[in-house]
Amino acid sequence: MTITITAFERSPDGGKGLARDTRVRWALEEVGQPYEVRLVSFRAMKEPAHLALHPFGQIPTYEEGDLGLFETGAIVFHIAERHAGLLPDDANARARAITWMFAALSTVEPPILELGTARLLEGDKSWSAQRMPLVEDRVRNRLGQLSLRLGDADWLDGPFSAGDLMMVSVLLRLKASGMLDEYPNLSAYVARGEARPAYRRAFDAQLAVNKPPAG
Ligand code: GTB
Repeated sequence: MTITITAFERSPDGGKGLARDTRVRWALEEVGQPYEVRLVSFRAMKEPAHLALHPFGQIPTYEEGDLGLFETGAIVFHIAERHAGLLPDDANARARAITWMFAALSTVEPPILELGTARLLEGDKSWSAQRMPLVEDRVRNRLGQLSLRLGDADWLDGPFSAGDLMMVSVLLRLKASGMLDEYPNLSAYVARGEARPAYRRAFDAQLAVNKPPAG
């Protein structure tokens, strides 16, 4: 059955891989599933046809036959459940890998998103300079904890899993801030994720959509 995902017609990051279709593309590449992409404009995302698929008018979405999904956590989990390669067979190891997916989305990603909001949307507010150190500390707190847990392991819990895919995807958002460099094992962890051939294919595919025409 054909898998179709949606992505930005033009991503605000110009193809740096930060829009969340990249994590879905990466999961599909890891399990070797071909997929098609329907590109949507910001306006089309808020129109009824897209809202029927995604109640919040966002990307990415995932369609496969009668099934329509939104939320990258649910989409990556679905892909990992249906296809070998992203979740271990052992029941306990599988549960732990799923735990890391939730940890990435529920515990690590929120302060990182908050930092993005504080810098991009609130940087010009009179109170921004006072608040920023607090927001940065919340990110550093999580990074410190994650760094301790990862230690010198390659991945969070044994072989690479959907938990790592999600955690690396979340941490990538920090790359430009330089904050990851304060935790050498985390920047090496992210680099390992980025070096995976499946990630490269996913990144290149989203870049091909977003890169400015040559000349
Ligand atoms: N919780 C949802 C999920 O994980 O699927 C969040 C989905 C989401 O935030 N989608 C964003 C979106 O559609 C795109 S990825 N936004 C449009 C809207 O809400 O109207 C977030 C994103 C966008 C752009 C960059 N960037 O350019 O750097 C990075 C991340």
